[in-house]
Order: sequence, then structure tokens, then C-alpha cells
Amino acid sequence: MDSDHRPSSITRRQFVTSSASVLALGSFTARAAGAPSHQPQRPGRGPFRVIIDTDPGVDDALALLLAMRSPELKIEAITAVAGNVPLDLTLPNALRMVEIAGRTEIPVAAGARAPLVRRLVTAAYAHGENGLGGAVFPEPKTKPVAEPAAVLIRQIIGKFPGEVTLLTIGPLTNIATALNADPELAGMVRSLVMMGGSLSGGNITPAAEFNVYVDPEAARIVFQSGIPVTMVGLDVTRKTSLTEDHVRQLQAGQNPVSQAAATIARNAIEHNRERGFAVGPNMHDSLAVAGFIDPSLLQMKEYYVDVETAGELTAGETVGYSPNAGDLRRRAGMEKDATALTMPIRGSAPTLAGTRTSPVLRDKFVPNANVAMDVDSARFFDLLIGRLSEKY
Ligand SMILES: [Ca+2]
Repeated sequence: MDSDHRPSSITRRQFVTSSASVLALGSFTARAAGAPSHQPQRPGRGPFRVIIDTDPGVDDALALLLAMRSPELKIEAITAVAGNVPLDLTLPNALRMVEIAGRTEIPVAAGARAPLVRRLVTAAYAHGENGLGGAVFPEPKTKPVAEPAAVLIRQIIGKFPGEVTLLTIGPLTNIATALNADPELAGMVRSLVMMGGSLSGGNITPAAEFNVYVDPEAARIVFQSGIPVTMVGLDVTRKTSLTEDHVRQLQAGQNPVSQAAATIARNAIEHNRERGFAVGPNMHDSLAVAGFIDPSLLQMKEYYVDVETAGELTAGETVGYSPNAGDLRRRAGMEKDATALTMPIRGSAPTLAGTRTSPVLRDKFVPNANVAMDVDSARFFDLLIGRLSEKY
């Protein structure tokens, strides 16, 4: 999956990199939403073709409902993956959301039951045994399509080359499986917006965010694919804690989506309270969707992101390299020189037993991701609650 062998991806990435300043707040717009300039992408534009890959999941459920009530998105498919709970639950939960939103025309596909090379670790501790915080909805009548998720993803991207954005709000197993099956696929994807990762510590371990922890090998394939990646991680999603007031606003909404969202939100808050969690539940996945709909909600910064896959304690950690962050950052006047002089990408010190002799993995800093560093939480909740509760 070395992007060096992908001329088309490199050309596009270099274009994106050179056309966005390192601290550009508008760069999310140009990359994620495919806008031709740095003009802020306003809600109401589009629609943009998207595939949503998901593991519902409390915050997935609300993110799916948000997406299905957002005219900026043309949802080509929803693909389910094992993650928060096993596939036998995430798939019917995705189908339930499609039915609640009255959007049964959207194809829903079954994806991976397990990560690429690891045993599945779930998060029932946070999402309840049924994945919806214990909120119970009828069995879905709608059936998934026959194609497996990775096949459907390839079919849709092949049908609309350069047009499809992947909105991933679960572990990246389905996406990596699709990329592994077709070396040309990455070059045909417009962009990928993920809820996942963190540059400020994890949530399932001190190092790793859950989605990347579950399938770090898949996440690494995605980051190294050459697809322009927008990472909406814990750095910002930690600032999206759902409150009783939000639930009351949802309950006041006179439509089935708002009522379902209120039920899920109420159960999730109670679940968190019973378990003694001090914060949350955070609306991680909804923020990734909202940030694609309205990029002005997020402030972005470019990084080279790689994923720890070998760590005994830290597998799934996303490591963000930047010449303009951390202790190696330069004074304002020196930033350009520092970047021009190149910042080598260092890995661990070589072991005596290994064949590697240098810690340098790449001799030059080339960003592969826009990482969300800050969020306007109030405006995010205005968008989320507003879209779910409004009548139409
Ligand atoms: Ca999720």
C-alpha cells in the first residue's frame, strides 16, 4: 500500500498539500468537501456522494440519523462493520436507523466480522450490550444488500471515480479490505473523513482511540493509501458531551427521528451515569459527519500520521508528526526553513536483532492528513440537534 507507487495519488496529494497553508482553517473545506477554492463550504451546498462505514454504536446511530437528514449528503451506501458491538448487532442497528429515518432506499451492506489480523475487542461497556445504550427498537424488516461491504464500496467508487467521500465512523476494516483488493481504488476516492485517532491520548488505552485500537493495521493502510484523510479524533470529539438539555430538545422534536434520537440519548446518558463515567457520552461520530457538512465547525492542522501496530501496550496509537508542533517547532520566521530543510520521520531505535540500522522511516515531512484540533461545540450541537428535531 505504499503511496510512492501511486502516481495519481501522489499528484493529488502534492496538489492538496501545496494548495493549503500549514495552519489553514479552510483546508478541510477544499479537501473533504471537494470545493475548488478555499471559500468556506456552507451548509446547503452539495450534495456530495458519500459512503458511511459504521459500527452502531450510540454515537453512530445519531450520526447516521444526522447524515440521513442532511441534504448536503448523497448517501450511496451504509456499510456495517464489527466494532462497538459485533456485526450481528451493528448490521441490524444500521438497518433500524435507515427505517427510522424513512430512508430504506439507501443500500446497507454487511462488512467485516473481525479486524484484519486481530481478535475483535468491543465497547459494550460504553454502548450497552445491544450497541444502543440499551434503547430497544423493533427488529428491522429491511434486508441488507447481497454484496459484502468491501465489494459494494469498490463498485460505488468505480461508478463515480473521484466523486465519493468515505465517512468512516468505525474501525477501518471494510475500507482496508476494499483498498487491499484493488490497488487503483485509493486514487479514485475523493477523500476520507474519519472519526478516529487522537494526538492527545486514547480512550480505550492511554495511547489508543477505540476505532484505531480495534484494527490498527487497517488504519495504517488507510493513512498510507494516498487518500486525502481528515482525522476527526478525540482531540475534538472529547468536547462534544451530550447533556440533559440536548435530550429535552430532542424529545420536543415532533418527528420519529427526533424521538428515536432522544430515546437513544436518554439511555446512553443513563448508561454512563450508572457506570459512573464522569463525562459523556460524547458525540464522536456525529462530529465527523457534521464537520463534513459544515467544515467551519473545525480547525484543522496538517500532520503526517502513522499508526502504532507493533506496540505491546500502545497498538492503535496515532502518532502525528509536524515540524510546526511540539518541542521541535520553530519560531515563526524559521518555520518555512525548517520545513524546507526537511524533518525526518523517526521511528523507534533499531534493535540489535533487526536489519534496520537507522531510526529514520522517511527522510522528509510530507503531510498525509488534516487533523481536527479544535471545534465550535455550541455550533456543532446547534447543527446536530437542529437537524434531528426539525420537522419536515
Ligand atoms: Ca462508531
